[in-house]
Amino acid sequence: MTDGDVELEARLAEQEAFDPPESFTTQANAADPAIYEEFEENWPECWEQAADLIEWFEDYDEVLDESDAPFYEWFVNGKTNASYNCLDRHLNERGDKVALEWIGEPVDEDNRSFTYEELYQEVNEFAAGLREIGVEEDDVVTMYMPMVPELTIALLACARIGAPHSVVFAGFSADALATRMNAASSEHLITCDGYYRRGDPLDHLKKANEGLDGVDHSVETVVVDRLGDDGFGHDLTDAQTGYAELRTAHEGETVEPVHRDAEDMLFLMYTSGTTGQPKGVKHTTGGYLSWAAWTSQNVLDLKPEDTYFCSADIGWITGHSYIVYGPLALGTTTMMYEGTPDYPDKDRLWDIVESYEATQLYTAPTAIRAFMKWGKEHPEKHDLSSLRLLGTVGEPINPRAWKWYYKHIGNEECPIVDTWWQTETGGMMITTLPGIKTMKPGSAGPPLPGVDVRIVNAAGEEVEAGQAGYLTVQKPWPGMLRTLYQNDERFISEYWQEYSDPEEDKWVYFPEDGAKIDTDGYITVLGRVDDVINVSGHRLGTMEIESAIVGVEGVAEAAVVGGNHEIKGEAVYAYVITEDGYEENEELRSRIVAGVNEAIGPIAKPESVVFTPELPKTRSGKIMRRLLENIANKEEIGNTSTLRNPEIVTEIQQKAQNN
Ligand code: 6R9
Repeated sequence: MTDGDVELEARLAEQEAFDPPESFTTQANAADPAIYEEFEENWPECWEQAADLIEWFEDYDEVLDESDAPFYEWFVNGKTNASYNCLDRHLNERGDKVALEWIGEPVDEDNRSFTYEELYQEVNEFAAGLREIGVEEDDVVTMYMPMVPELTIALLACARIGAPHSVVFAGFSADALATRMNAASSEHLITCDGYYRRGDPLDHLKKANEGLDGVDHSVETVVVDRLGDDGFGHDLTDAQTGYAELRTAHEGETVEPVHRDAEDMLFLMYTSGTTGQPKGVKHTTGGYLSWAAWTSQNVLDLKPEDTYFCSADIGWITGHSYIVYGPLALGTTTMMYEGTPDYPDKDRLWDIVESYEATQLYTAPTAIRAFMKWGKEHPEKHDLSSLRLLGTVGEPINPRAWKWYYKHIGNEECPIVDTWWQTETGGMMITTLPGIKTMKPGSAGPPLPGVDVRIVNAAGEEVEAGQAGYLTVQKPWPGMLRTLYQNDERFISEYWQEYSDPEEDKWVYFPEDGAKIDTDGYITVLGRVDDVINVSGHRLGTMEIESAIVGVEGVAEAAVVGGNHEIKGEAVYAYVITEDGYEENEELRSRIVAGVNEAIGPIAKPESVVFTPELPKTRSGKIMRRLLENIANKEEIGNTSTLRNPEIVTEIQQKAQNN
C-alpha cells in the first residue's frame, strides 16, 4: 500500500456518514426530500404513483381495500398483465433497444442479446407453445432452471397467459423440487438439460427427473437444450418436449396478454420458515408489479437508457423483482449471467461491468466479502467508471465491507443502497433513497416513504433509539404477499400473530427480524429471530436441515444452528446424536453431509458436524440453540442454569474443538 492508500483507509475507517455525490443527486429519479412527508400525509393514495408506472387495461376503482385485513387488496378491480407491461408497451418507443443481455459461462463465448422486439417475439411463441401443451390460466407452472435466458422468457410467457410461475432454485435438490411441485399441485415443469459450472457441464435433467419421480401426479415437462453437444444424451420421454421444438412450431405467432385482475396471482415462491414445510408465498399482479417498478425507479434509479446488472439468481426473489419484473417494466436493459464470480478468474463481474458499461450493480454482502478477500487488484484491472449506483441485499453488511465496496468498486462516486426486504415483501422496504439521504455504513437506512416500520419490544411498544427490538411493519404496502398458498391460517400465524390486535382491527406484520433504530430513524437490521439461518444471503430453515440429518441412517437426533462465517455471513453447524450401534466416525459424517445435500442442496451442507451423546436441553425438553451457537462461534457460554444437563456443554465444546 502507498502512503496515500494508508491515509485513505484511515479516513474511510473513521467516517460514519457519507453524503451521495452531487454528480448523482442532480440526476436522481427521486430528488425531492418532501416525498417522505407527502407520502405520509397522503397514504395510501401515495401508492397511485407506483400504479401509474404500469399500464392498466381497466383502471382500478380503489387504491386499498382494508375490509378483510390482513387480507388486503390493492388497486381493486384494476386489470393488467405483467408480460404486456414488460414487453408490448415498450415496442413502439424502444423495440430495437436491448431488453436482456445474457452472459453465459465463458466456455463458448455464448452471449446473447435480446431487443425488446426479439424478447417479445420469443415470449409470445413460447406462450403459444405452453398453451399447446395444455397450460391454462391459473395453472401453476414450475421452473427448475439455472441462469439461462429461457428462464426469463418462461416467466414472461406464463405471466402472459395468466399461469402463475413457481421457480425452484436450480441448486436445490430433486427432493426440494418434488416437495414444491406437490405442494402447489403443479402439473407443468420447465427445466433444462444442464448448464456449466467452472467450465464443466452439469447434468441438471438427471436431477429434475429424480425430482419428478417424487411428484404424486402426472407432469408435462419442457426441456431447454443448453448444453448442445456437451449434453448427457438423455432421451426425452413422451411427457417431455424440447423447448426449441415447441417454440419454433409457433414461430411468428402472437398471444393476446390475458387481462388479469390486480389481485390475481402472478407467482408463487417457496421460502424457508420455522417449520420443515416451506412456505408458498403468493404475489399478485397489480400490487407486486407496481412495487417492483416503483422501487426499481426510486431506489436503483433505473432509467430506460441504463444497463443494469444484478448478480443474483432468478431462483430467488431478488432475481424476480430486480432482474426481471422491475427493470423490464421500466424499459431498462437488464443483465443476467451464468456461472460464478471467480471463474474463469476472480474478475468475472468486473469484466462484465466493463464490457457492458453497466450503470448499476446490485449484489450481496457475501459476494462483497469474497471480493475483499480476493483483493482489490481484480477490480483495478477494469474500468468501472460506467457505474453510477451500487446496491446490496440479502443480509446485513458490515461497515468494513461497505467501505471496501464504496471505495474499490464505486470509486467514492456511487451511492450505495443497502436494501432490507424479504421474499414476502415483494420488494425493498428499508433503504436510503440514494439521491436524497445520507448513507451510514452498517445501517440500511430509514424505511421508504409510505412504509411504516417500527422497532418494538416484546410487548409491542416502540423501543428507544439505540435499543434492540423487533422489526415490524404497521401499515400494508402494495408489494406485500397476500397469503401463503392455500393456507390462510398459516399466513396469519406466521406473520400477523405477535403484535396484532384483531379485536381492535389492528394488524402488524412481523418479518421475524431483530433491529435497532438510531435518533435519525436509521434502522440497523440485526438478523433473524426465528430458526432461520442466512447462508450467503439464502434463507434455510433449521428444521428442514435437522429433518434431513435425522433421515440419515445411524442418526438419532440432531440440532442445527447458524454460526458466524467470514464469507458466508452464517454457516450451518450440526450437532448429532448417533443411534445405538453406530460409530461416531468420518464415514457417518460424510453421509450426513451427503444427506443434507440430497434433501436440500449444496448451500445447506454443514460446515461442521459435531457428535455428542446429548443435546443441551431445558427442563421442558427444548434444545437450547443459543448455547450451541456460542460453541459454534467459540464465544463465552451463556447462562446454563436452566438446563437439565449443564455438564454436556463443556463436553460438546471439547468435541467441537477437536473436530
Ligand atoms: C430479499 C431477500 C429475507 C431475510 C430478511 C433478513 C435478511 C435481507 C437485508 C437483510 C439485513 C439487509 N436481509 N436484506 N438483513 N440487511 N439489507 O433477501 O429475501 O431470501 O426472503 O431473505 O434476509 O433477515 O428477513 P429473503
